[in-house]
Amino acid sequence: MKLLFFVISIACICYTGLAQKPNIIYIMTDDQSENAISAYNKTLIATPNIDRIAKEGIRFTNFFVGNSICGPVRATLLTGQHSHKNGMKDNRTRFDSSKITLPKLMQQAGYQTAHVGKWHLQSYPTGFDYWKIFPGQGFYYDPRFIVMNGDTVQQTGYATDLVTDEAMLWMKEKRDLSKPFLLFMHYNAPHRNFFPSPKYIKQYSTKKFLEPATLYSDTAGRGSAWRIQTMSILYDMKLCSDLKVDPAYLMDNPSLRPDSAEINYYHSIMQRIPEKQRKQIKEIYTERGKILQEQKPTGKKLLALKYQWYMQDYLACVASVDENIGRMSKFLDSSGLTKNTVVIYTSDQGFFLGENGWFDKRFMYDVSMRTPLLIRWPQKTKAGVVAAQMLQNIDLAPTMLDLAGAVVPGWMQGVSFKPILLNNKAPSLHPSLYYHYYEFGRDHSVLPHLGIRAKRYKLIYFYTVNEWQFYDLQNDTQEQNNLIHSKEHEAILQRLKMELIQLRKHYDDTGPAGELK
Ligand SMILES: [Ca+2]
Repeated sequence: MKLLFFVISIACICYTGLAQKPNIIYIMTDDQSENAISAYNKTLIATPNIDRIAKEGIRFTNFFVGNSICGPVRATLLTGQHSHKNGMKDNRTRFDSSKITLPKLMQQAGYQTAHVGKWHLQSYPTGFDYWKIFPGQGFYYDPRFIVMNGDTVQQTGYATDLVTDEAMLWMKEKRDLSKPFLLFMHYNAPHRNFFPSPKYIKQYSTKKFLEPATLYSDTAGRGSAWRIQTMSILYDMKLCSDLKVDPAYLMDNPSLRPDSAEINYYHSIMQRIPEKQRKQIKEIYTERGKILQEQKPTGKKLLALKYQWYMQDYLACVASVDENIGRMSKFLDSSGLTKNTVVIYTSDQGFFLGENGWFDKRFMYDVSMRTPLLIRWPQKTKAGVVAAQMLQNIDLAPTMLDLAGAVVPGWMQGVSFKPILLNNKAPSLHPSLYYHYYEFGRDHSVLPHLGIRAKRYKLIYFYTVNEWQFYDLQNDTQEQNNLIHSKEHEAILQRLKMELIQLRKHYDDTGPAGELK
């Protein structure tokens, strides 16, 4: 009898212990600037459903990545390590799936784990009890998914809706109710080529958006990295494949005529779109073709048009994300999960929405290094508060482990920010952040660089061309005025350089920039 009582007591303690552990839903979009969330900036789009997470939880205003590009950010999420430690420095690398990762440690902590949506790490997921991923980037219409046995299935519908459907289906039907869960829900929206859902395409195609102050910035005198980059909306954003203009409208205009590769690419994308949507897209974007044919715009006029069309498509993709966050929230409410579920909403990195005349990411400038982060933990986080402490994506894995009551392994380079979730005024974890971008010679030609971001100042080193940039983030939030030769700032610059050398040592990054001088 005594033994039976003992066994029951232990079982109860174990069950209670597990029951108290919160579920975690980690939602990540792809390439979403914080300016495309109205909780951060109301000028471009209203996102009431994403904003609800901020309203009922914490909005972080200084969350940054360590290498602003898709694959490496995802490897950092799994490992809590910077790229040089986890080996995934660029999108070309294959992530070593035999590594011990966050989901494996969460399983050890008693969690059931699942991943749906974009994966982008070349190797298949490990450490997940269930997964269903896009091959590569994933397509917006009737996308293919790779399922756990390695088969590929094509599903009818719009990618953002389908990822949400899959996540909800998993929670409804595949969950082990005796365990808490960790669910990764990774959208591929609003990544290039920005194909909106049929539901929003028309509504957004007539909207006009505010231009950023630096849309018409000049690259002259801004150094090699600015001169070499190919992420300019005017010169590098494709009228056909990115902005969906039928090449037929451009053939009689020598300055806009697309080359055969671009024409073929446009037709191959269109061919993959189901006939009904293709017809709708072609009809709506006919207007763009007509404007280009009739007005033959060049220079600033062309840039202004391209910017508006870019925003129409990009923000229509975000509108679908917001609608789906609403669906997910309703599901959590109606199934009684809201109360014990931590919802983390973020993007893999920031994104240029016309600042400096650019699209894409990669640069260490705040626009792409800074990333939205909203977290709701009912009855634990204070509702509607803002936290300005500097955090980095290496901190995500340690924080989730901490939430699960698990030990954070010493090889993880980040720090748990659970104390800030419990008290938004808790002290900052990092006096400064380290950054290192590697990928060059493929998309967008951004030179490799590393650097340090302190609260007020930022130092960037483009080491393959031996060029430095130094910004005062308080007086120059747009990072337009390189102070590297400013006599007035010499002392602080030297201090920051020393701190950068220390930070490289701290994170054990020994290459490839060599010794900094
Ligand atoms: Ca991305």
